[in-house]
Amino acid sequence: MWYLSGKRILVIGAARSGLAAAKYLKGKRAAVTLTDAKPREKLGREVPDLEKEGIRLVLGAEPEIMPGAYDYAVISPGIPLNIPLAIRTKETGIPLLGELEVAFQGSVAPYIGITGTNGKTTTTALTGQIFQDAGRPVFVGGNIGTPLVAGIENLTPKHTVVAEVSSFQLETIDSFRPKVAVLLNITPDHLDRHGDMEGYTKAKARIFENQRESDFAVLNMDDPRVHSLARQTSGKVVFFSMKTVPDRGVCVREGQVAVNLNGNWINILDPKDIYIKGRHNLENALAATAAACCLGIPAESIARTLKSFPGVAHRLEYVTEIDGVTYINDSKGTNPDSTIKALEAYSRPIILIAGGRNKGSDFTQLARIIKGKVRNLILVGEAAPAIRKAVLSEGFNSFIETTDFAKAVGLARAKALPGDIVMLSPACASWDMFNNFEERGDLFKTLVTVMK
Ligand code: UMA
Repeated sequence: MWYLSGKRILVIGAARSGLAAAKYLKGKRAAVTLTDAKPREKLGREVPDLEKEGIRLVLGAEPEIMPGAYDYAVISPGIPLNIPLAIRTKETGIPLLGELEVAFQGSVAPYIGITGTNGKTTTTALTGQIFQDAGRPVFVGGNIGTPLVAGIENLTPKHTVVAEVSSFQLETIDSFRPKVAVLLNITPDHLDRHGDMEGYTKAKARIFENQRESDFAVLNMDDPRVHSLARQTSGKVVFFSMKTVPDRGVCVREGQVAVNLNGNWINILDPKDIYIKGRHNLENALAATAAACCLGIPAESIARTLKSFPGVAHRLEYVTEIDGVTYINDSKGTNPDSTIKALEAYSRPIILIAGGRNKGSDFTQLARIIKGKVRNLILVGEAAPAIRKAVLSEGFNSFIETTDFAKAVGLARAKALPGDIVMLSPACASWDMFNNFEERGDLFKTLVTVMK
């Protein structure tokens, strides 16, 4: 019997991660209490149904935490560990786990864990597709949107779990040990939660914490912060680089994406043949190639997928063209660096819709790029004043502010000329106006489509 079976478990947070964890643990015959700060009527419709399945609900109020009341607590990744409930849980001696840790402990398959500030969703989806196209059984989940516990029940040791892993999830790991850990890049994000870059980097580096010699760490050689973490893994380091040719690893060499894990270089394909465009996507492709090679996927098969993989929703997603104006949904651009990469991916004039909840970011560098690439800037949300201040300091004043998201899309359309791009890439979280970035991106796509 698994150690969580039959235990009394408090699941904190009743959205995607918490709901899936509660159901999974109930299925393991645990006595589950699910709690959320929101009242019943503000939560998803499936939450009340859980009562019928024997899950106790404490909604819109905090459960009493008495010594011995619970054996374990499982906290959702978006909930900071310094909320009073989490602090009381720890002080009472109840071990606090994350859903990633629970999933890992309940899985029989090896994990590829993919983290980094930007590109992790694309790299995760691409890696999953490479495995699928190669005929290898795979489950893709994690921060990408499908909770891991929702998909681990039917895995066999032949499967590979490709998990997008966030710094939030890494804060609550204990034994999580990916066979392949991928770290793409580290630039400022989530500083409101992690305090500073040191705290954020520390959380990211936990992906290597339990690795052993037989594991692999795929690291971006071009990112100094990532490069310097190579010594924190006991696994075999596989570098990828767009700028240099590492002794071992994946890079662009003599005009080809090439891999060398055992002393011999093997060409994969010409980078121009990769379907997803932009320098950042080449970086994602190199990382996915490295991860796939570590687990023995043949070069020809990787090349086939790289030539056809179309990218992911909400990440530089083509929506439509109206009157010669192309509409791009980059709602997943939730920090300045991500939006910079999105702007740099195009050479045409851009009407940018930006703003939302600031996560402690500095917008100075973004403002410089906006000045060079953006014809008009439409600002929305809580961060509008901070972005306005940054662009004004750069001498850029072609911006309009609105508090209404639909109006922002209408204004962008009115400003766009044939040949322009209208891009939603907010550089901020969505949480001031939406539940998540998917909801924001979906509304953008709907508003654009009805304009057609
Ligand atoms: N809540 C409380 N108390 C609090 C705060 C929140 O009860 O003090 C409740 C809220 O009322 C809400 C629930 O907690 O009902 C929200 O939990 P959550 O924020 O963890 O959201 P989930 O829907 O469970 O989604 C989480 C991840 N969210 C975050 O990390 C913020 C999703 O990543 C992930 O896809 C999902 O689990 C499945 O694994 C999203 C994300 O924005 C994409 N991630 C960040 C990012 O990519 O930058 C890290």
